[in-house]
Amino acid sequence: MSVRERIFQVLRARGISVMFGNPGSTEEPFLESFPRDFNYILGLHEGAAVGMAVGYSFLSDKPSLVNLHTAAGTANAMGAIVTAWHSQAPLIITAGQQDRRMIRTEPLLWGRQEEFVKPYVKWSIEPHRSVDVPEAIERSYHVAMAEPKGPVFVSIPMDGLGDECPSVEIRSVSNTTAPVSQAMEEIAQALSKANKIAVIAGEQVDASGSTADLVKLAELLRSHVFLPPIAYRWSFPTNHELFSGHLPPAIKPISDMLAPYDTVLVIGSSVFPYYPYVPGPVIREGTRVFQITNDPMMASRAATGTSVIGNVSLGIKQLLNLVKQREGSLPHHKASQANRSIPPSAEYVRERLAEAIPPNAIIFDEQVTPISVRLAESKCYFKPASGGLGFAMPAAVGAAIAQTERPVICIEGDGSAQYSIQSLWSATRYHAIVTFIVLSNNEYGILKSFGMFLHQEGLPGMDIPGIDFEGLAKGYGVDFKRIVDPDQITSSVRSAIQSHKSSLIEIPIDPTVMPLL
Ligand SMILES: Cc1ncc(C[n+]2csc(CCOP(=O)(O)OP(=O)(O)O)c2C)c(N)n1
Repeated sequence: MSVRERIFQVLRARGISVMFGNPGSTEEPFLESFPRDFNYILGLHEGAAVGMAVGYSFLSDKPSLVNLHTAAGTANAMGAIVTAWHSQAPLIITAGQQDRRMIRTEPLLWGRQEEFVKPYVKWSIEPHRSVDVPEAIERSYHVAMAEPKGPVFVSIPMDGLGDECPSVEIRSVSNTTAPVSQAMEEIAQALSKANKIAVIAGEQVDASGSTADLVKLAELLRSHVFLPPIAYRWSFPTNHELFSGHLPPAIKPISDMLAPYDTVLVIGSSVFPYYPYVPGPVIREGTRVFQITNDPMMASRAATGTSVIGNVSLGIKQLLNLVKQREGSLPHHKASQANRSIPPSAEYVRERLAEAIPPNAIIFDEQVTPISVRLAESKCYFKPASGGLGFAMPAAVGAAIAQTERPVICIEGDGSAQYSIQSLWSATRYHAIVTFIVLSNNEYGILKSFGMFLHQEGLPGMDIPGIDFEGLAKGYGVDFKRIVDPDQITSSVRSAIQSHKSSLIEIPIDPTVMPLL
């Protein structure tokens, strides 16, 4: 077998048969005679290709394969790779490299991609011999899948891909690390002595498929459950009576919100993910904070408390065996309601969207404020983990390619929708059904809000009038509708979701800038 055939043999053995990419001449020797049992999903920009791969990995539970075009293509994808890194998304990213027989002359398209991706991939390599590429792909699978999961990078030179290549051993690597039981017993003891417990349901809970176990644990503990600030995936059903809201993204507001609790258990998230700097105590004096995380770096940078490193699903299971049912009443929700106006406020629109979106939906949301939708299933809600825009549109398309049972919704601002707008074309081309909803206020509202927060004047580049969403949607082959009547939002969005066609719905909203916190 040739090197090329061995690469695909390894991928097949790993259950990978979809490749996301945007090709160039340096990739053509790898892509030629593309195997019939593989699907190639073309993104018209590399950010869209990587974004689709991230969304696909969230819903498929295996690494996504990406093929990019040497240095320029990898550089174009860099923002999406940063987001993949922060999302713990397992990706095997490949890119072509020039023919090594002339590489000392640094020909056109030669590039240093293997070097510059490094801070945002777990491993990066350009194998010295072409016959080592299949082995590197096999190794990259194990690196990507070991927790904390993440992207890996293999640069593949053009030459030698047709050479004879020995077989690769498909090895078994047990890649899950359990938290040590002594540390978990200490947490269980602290929980049994606590008066009032807050559990923070971090993103790793949803990623490890342990949301149902976390619900059981919270019910045993009679704890209130919060999602982390600007949670990039939801790990607790927001329709559960113990769900108590989202933590705010700053130091003082978090310690204020957690002040009523004497014990805080953060499972699978940072302690804590901050955004604007608002000084204050990290936590009220006397409150004990415990963290369970799969990421040693996350444990090492925690602002306070005791951290335990290990798989959070196993950690929750250990706690379920150790803690006893506690007494206590359950909290009640106070639902606030936004006023109707024309154009409606973003808050009012989000409330109407929450009415229209079915509980089994998968939502990709690029707006900072979370939608108040009550979702029941796991793998239901995602945001850009890095804060970098251009994630939600392609990731939604990737999720719609990975599965077709659940409706996929993508919520954007008119600004954030521009960063990977080419994803609309991939949705059309591959029949990936997504309802794209754009709240348009002709401005970068959140940046104005941040400016107000810091008392800044005279910021340039904050307004974006005149974007033709109808033209964009139709140009990429997606149905379009603009909703100006606030009373039509719920029914129009509902019927778009039920139409089984991709559509882009633009909802003009009130541009009044809201306070940041
Ligand atoms: C890749 C990237 N570039 C720039 C930014 C900075 N940024 C954050 S929010 C934002 C504006 C978002 O505007 P829009 O989507 O219209 O939402 P709005 O704030 O108006 O609700 C920008 C430019 C970013 N987060 N990521």
